[in-house]
Amino acid sequence: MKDKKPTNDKLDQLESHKTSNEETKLTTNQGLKINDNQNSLKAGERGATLLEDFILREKITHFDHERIPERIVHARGSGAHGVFTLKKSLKEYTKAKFLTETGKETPVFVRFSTVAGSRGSTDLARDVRGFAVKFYTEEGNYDLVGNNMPVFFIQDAIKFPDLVHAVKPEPHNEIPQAASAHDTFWDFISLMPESMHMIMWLMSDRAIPRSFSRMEGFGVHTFRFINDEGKAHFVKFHFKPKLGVHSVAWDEAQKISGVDPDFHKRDLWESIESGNFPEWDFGVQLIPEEDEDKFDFDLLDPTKIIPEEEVPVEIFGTLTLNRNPDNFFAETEQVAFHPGHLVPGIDFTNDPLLQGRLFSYTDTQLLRLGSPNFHEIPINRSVNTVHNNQRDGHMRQQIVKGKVSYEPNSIGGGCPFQAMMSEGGFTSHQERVSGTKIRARSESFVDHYSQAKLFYNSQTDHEKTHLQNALIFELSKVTIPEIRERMVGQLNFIDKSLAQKVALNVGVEVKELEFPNKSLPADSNPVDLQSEEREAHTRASEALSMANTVKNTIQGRKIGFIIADGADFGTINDLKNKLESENAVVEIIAPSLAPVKTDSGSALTPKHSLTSTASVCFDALFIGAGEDSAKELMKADNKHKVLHFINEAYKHCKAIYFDEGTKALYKNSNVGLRKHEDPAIVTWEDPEPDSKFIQAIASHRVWELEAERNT
Ligand code: HDE
Repeated sequence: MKDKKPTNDKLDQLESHKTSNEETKLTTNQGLKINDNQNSLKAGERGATLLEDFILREKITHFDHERIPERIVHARGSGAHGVFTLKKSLKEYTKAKFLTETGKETPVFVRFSTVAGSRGSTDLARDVRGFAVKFYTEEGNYDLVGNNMPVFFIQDAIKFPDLVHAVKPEPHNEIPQAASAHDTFWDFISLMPESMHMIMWLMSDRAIPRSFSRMEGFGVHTFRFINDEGKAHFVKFHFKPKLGVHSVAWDEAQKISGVDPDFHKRDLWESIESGNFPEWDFGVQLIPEEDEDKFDFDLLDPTKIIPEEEVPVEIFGTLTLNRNPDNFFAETEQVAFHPGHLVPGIDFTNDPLLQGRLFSYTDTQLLRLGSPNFHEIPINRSVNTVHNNQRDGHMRQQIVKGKVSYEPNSIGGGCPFQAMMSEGGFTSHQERVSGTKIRARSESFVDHYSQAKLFYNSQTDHEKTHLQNALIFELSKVTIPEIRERMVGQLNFIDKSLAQKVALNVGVEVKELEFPNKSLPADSNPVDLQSEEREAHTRASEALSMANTVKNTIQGRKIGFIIADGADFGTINDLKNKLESENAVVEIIAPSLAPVKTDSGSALTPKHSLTSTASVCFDALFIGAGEDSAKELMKADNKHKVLHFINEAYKHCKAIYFDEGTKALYKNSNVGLRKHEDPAIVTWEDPEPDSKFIQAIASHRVWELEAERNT
């Protein structure tokens, strides 16, 4: 078992801020011991409460001020500590120390999030996921504030408030929560051709991940690396999950939102607690500066990817999450990311979306955390000490000695000194810029459909079906037919059969959008963009399909064992051991929470009852464990519940293992209706059922059999 409580420089630093209430006496915030925490001070037993009750006043006042504004976007999040280990030096490309000394370990704090929903909304919303990483390097904090999708909706930061207003609940009635399926979102999107590539990602299963540990992470924008000689490369950052990129079905996502809205948060927490540490390969696509114009899109355009076939991702290290926070508010809620937290060796580009972000993040922390001293909150402190002449402000913690708080000074011996480049002083990359001051979009940003096509073309049949169904679901919630029609018109530029399919199901006709369209901002009109050359973008990129992901591990997979009294202890134990030895998680589900009496006489305590959980919370099911247990499960009280588990898991393309004695359950379920071989259905007749089950779980789902399983 891996060490559950690893430590590092950042965790040691945090330790000094921690307290425990163990074996202590209750006190006020001034340290005064409290004698009665049950009764306020009154004039007589039934009398009015006295204003002088400073203990009551302190307690209630603090309570009244417990809430801070939630993040305007990415409000709902889950965080974890971890470490980044450099496996291959990038010295040739960057002077950032944490990327140059092979073997070096850098503490990190990572926060995953949904974007649109409030802090209390479901984890399973169809949405982009934030993937924000704070590297506590010896040269200061470096924040890579990315997403689980490599592109964005808009090309310029000035549109961000409009995008967010459109996707958030509608202002008149605050409906719907954590959902893009409503009029205002699709109104905005249908008028925003540049968002079409992102819409393909958002309507794909990437928007409903199985877990945070099974998502990719992307820096999205093109950044710059600068090496010791001052030479720059363009870079795109990628995190690739060791567990593969896997998602749930949309029907499943909606049900999980009811049964366990904390599904992702819980999975991350439990994985780390059990030593199943989530891991990602960290890599970059590197482009020499002189190749800037080699692509048929602009590297500064955040609605474009660089296909991995054109520039492969070079893996250089591992990100491991190995420790849960001790306090959600102090760490996950108060952590403050900012794409402008840089270290020498990494710099920005002129991507107009990134440029706007550089203003927004500090501004938002000032509102959210309430003071320019938010960098002093323990989770935000750099591991190297901070020295400057900034002073005072709300909630200042640092006690800077001496009478000097200005520069230049002679009284303080000139300290703190500016650092020379050779001493690690940050200098911005000396990019040559020229131009007239102008509000305009570069012509190199105007191709809005080619990469949307590339994405769609790269999907397998079942992925395309999921994407179509997502669009049908979302647009069916749009009450204004003109918006549905306009959206279908946009889809028609991406794929004609996709547009037809959606149109048919949302009650509109495919009509050619007329351009120039007066409703679109002038430079959003996709005139002349569908030239033959661009139409040629019918090629595909393997990296864009989740079907090609890692399918060789069952680490962290949750398998429900549905058993009842009389269950065969040996069978359960053998299979459980096999699954757990590969780091899967086995949870027993029984008719009630009463211990299950097994044939060996020993009892097994179920974690769930057939009523308290549902198949959507599991990756796979094992049914039975002998004739007696199966008979119990077939009893009237249990039968329909067990069959519901089986049928639902079957519908969601999961692995199901029917043990000896469960023939009746098998036959009564939809699985019994199958006509063909199904690699994820394991029965008593299989020669090597356990290994077949393990392989099926590792493959995640038999999506390719979804149509058959649902007829
Ligand atoms: Fe953000 N974004 N964003 N964003 N973003 C915030 O900062 C903003 C964008 C991302 O776990 C806010 O601290 C603007 C792209 C993540 O704490 C805010 C624009 C990408 C998180 C903000 C963008 C992101 C945020 C809200 C367009 C992927 C959560 C709270 C110019 C590369 C970080 C906060 C966490 C959070 C602004 C677009 C990622 C308001 C103006 C593109 C992962 O400052």
